[in-house]
Amino acid sequence: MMSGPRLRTLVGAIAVPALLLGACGEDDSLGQRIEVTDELLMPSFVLTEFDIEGDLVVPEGALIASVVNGGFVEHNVGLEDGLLSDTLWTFGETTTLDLGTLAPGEYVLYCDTDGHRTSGMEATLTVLPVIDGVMTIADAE
Ligand SMILES: [Cu+2]
Repeated sequence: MMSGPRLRTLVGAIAVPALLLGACGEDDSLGQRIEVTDELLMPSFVLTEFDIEGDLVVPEGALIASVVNGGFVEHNVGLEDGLLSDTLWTFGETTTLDLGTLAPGEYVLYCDTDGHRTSGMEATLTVLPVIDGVMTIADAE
């Protein structure tokens, strides 16, 4: 059985080198650590002419997206080989899209309205692993 002071010493020994590495930027695998909350499992997507924007980096798990039409023609959004949202006909209209339970990886989001995908309404949804309730977003570059 580990005593209290011994445990604190161990935690300190692990945390300090990680901070030093982060400060020096020597380890690219260290990034922004984000505690995964229910809110993160409900990403928001904004559909415009002709783009899909919003929370495109999400944690693994059961994801339900809220979707808003930020444009002036009809749009929808779905995962390639997955469910498609209802079509949003007017600016400001909203819906939700059940993305299911996604494993870590990259997925393609697109708008299925005629011609919109080829006009730019395609985006990569990056699903990151969650370890002990935390996902880590790698620093750019
Ligand atoms: Cu569209």
